[in-house]
Amino acid sequence: MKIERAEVIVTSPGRNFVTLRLTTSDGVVGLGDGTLNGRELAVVSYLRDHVVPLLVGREADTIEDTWQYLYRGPYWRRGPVTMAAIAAVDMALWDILGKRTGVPVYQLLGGRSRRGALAYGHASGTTVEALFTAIRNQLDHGFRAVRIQVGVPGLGKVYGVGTDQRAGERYDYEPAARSVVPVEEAWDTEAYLRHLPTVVEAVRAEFGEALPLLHDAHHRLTPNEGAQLGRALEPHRLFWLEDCTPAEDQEALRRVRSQTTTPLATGEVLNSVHDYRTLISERLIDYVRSSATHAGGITGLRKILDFAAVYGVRSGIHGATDISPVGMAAALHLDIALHNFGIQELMLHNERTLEVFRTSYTFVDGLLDPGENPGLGVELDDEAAAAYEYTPAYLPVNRLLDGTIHDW
Ligand code: GCO
Ligand code: MG
Repeated sequence: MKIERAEVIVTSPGRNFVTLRLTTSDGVVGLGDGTLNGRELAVVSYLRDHVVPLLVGREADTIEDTWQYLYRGPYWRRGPVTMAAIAAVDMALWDILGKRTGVPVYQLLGGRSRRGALAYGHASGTTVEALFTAIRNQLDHGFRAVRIQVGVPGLGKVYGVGTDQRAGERYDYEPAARSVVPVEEAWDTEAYLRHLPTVVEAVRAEFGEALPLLHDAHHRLTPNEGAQLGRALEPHRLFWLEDCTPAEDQEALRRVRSQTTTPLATGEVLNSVHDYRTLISERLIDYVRSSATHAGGITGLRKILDFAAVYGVRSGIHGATDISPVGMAAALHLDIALHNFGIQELMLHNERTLEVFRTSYTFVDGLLDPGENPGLGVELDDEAAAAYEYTPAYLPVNRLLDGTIHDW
C-alpha cells in the first residue's frame, strides 16, 4: 500500500497548527502534527519542499524505515524543525496502520498498561487569591493534579500567568502573541526566588498536602539558583519542578540534583534521545517532557522513553495547546501503552480548535484515554480548517531588569 498524496494543512483556530495528511493508494488517510510554536512556516517548508516529494510512492507501512530515511537521509540531524517534520510523517503513518488493521494505535504499541493516563491542568494567577480560584476551577473541571504559576510582585506579565479567572471559568493561556515581532517581558530572578516558596506554602495550607502540584521555572535559573529553589520547595513535596535551568545544558542539573530531592522534569525543547543521554543515564531528571510532535513522532519519542525506562525515568509528555489534538492523541496512545508512564499535561483546546480537529480521546475523573477508534482517533474538517488563516504569532522574549536578554 503506497502513499499516493501528501498535503500540508496550516490552520489557525485561535493559534497556528501544522498538520500533514497522507492518503494511500487504497484511500486510507493518516494525520500527523508538525506544529512548532512561532516557527510553524519553517516546518511547512521543510515538509512541502524537502519531505513530501520523497513520500509519494513510498510504502505506507515501513514506519521505522521511513523514520530512519528522514532522520539520516538529510545528513543534517536533529533540531526542532527537522524533528517536527519527521513527527508529522511518523504520526500519519501510525494513524494509517491503525486504520488499516482496525485497531487504536496503542494496541500496536503493546496494548493497554493502565486504565487511564493521569492528567495535570494549568492554574495561574497574578496574585495568590487569583491562583486559588484557578486551582478550584481546575479541580471542579476534574483535574487531580495541577501546575501552579503565579505573578511576581514588581513584575508585569510573566510566563505561564494568563488573565485571572472568575469562579467556573476555563483556563485559556496562549503565550504566542499575534504580531510581527515578539512581545517583550521583564524578569527578576531574586524577586521570583523570594516569592514562589511563600506561594507554594500558601497553596499547601489551602489545598492540603496530597494534591499533586507542579511548577515550571521555564529555563530561567542558574544551576545554583535551581538548587536553592528545589531545596526551598522540598517541604512542600512538589510532583515536579520543571525546566529550572536551560534544558540544553544537561550538566547544569548535576548541581541541582546533588542539592535537592525535589523531583525534576525537563525536555519539552529537546527533540532526540541524544539530547537526553546525560540527563537520563546520570538520573538527573525524573520525567521526560518531550512531546511526540517535537521529538520525531511516536517512533522518536518511544526511543527516548524506552531509554528512560532503563534508568527509572518516567514520561511527562508536553501537552500545551500548541500541541495539536493530533499530537495530543499520539501522546495518549503512548501514555496508555508505555510501562514508564508518569503524567500527561493537558491544556484544553478551545472550541474553534475542536471544530477543526474532531477528537475521540476523553478526559474523565482526572484520567485521559485515547479511545478505541482505529488509528490515532482524530479527523480533520477541511472546511473548518480553511476558515482560520495563518497569522504570524511569536512566543515572548524575556529580559532582565537591566535589559539583558534572558530565557523566556
Ligand atoms: C509547558 C510549556 C509551555 C510552553 C509552550 C511553548 O510546560 O506547557 O512550558 O507553556 O511555553 O508550549 O510553545
Ligand atoms: Mg514547560
